[in-house]
Amino acid sequence: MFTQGIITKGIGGFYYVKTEDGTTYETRACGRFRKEKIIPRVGDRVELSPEMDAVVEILPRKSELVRPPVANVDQIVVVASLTSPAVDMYMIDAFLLSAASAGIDALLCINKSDLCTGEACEAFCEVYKKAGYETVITSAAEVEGIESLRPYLKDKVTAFAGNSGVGKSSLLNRIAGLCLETGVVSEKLARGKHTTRHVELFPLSGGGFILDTPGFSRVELPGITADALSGLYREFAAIDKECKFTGCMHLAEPGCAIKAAVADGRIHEKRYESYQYFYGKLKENKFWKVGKEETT
Ligand SMILES: Nc1nc2c(ncn2[C@@H]2O[C@H](COP(=O)(O)OP(=O)(O)OP(=O)(O)O)[C@@H](O)[C@H]2O)c(=O)[nH]1
Ligand SMILES: [Mg+2]
Ligand SMILES: [Zn+2]
Repeated sequence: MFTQGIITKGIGGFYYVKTEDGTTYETRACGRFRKEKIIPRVGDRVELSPEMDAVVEILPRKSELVRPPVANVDQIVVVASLTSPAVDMYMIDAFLLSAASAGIDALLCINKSDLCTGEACEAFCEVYKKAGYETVITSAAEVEGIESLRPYLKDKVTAFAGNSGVGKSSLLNRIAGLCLETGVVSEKLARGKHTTRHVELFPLSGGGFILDTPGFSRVELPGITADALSGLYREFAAIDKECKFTGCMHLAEPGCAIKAAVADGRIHEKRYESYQYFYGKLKENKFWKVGKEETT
């Protein structure tokens, strides 16, 4: 019988595994994983070698995400700020689509509410409420809205995701009393400087786990095809059955129920625009850059 544990952190080829008695072991992945191209992820439940220095088995995953690289999470909180850094809807949608593709639930958190008006935050949230997402407005700086986030986290494994500088680590510090390093938002680049460099999992005192993840500056949709895209937009789900043609891509086809729903306001035009954008990029089979630099 091998000792089991959960990977809480992975840095430079080392995996930190916490066992049931609360001890954390620094381990390596056994060579078999490299050969089989299996990468252990934070959140993985694993078995350790008798010497407690190697991961010898990864237990079947309940869920898996590539961006951010996490295993066994129940949901992601997509964190965004309206200013500093400026909001990037494609980034938000990329996380929501990736989660949907992986069968993981998602909600939206608009942080840095102290930097804009309540009306602006509410108006932005409306786009996503209409799409069927729960939304929460917070200010990690002024400790606002943290309590409204907490019920969503109880007894769940939740990864915080979002572009660099939106305040993921700051939120985790407020939620769980942590001391994670937080960064500054570069005025020149108008985004964060990638302060968090690795994924890390923390227990919540009331039950559950939260994961801090590094921010990205590039929008990507790994593993998603153009044909599968429309199925990942929550609000398209009930309506696309009414399209005249089966397999309608909701672009130039006549009798498209999705376009009709955009026209009468049942689907937000910004989300439809996002769909068109991602569809075009996926068809071209291109990854694309939003920021000028790419570090993560
Ligand atoms: N005004 C304001 N500033 C905030 C808030 N939350 C975080 N910040 C600041 O924003 C900067 C970035 O915060 P982080 O928590 O490091 O952001 P992050 O999302 O973890 O960034 P990465 O680790 O790079 O992905 C820091 O200077 C924080 O103090 C907030 O609610 N309001
Ligand atoms: Mg961070
Ligand atoms: Zn259609």
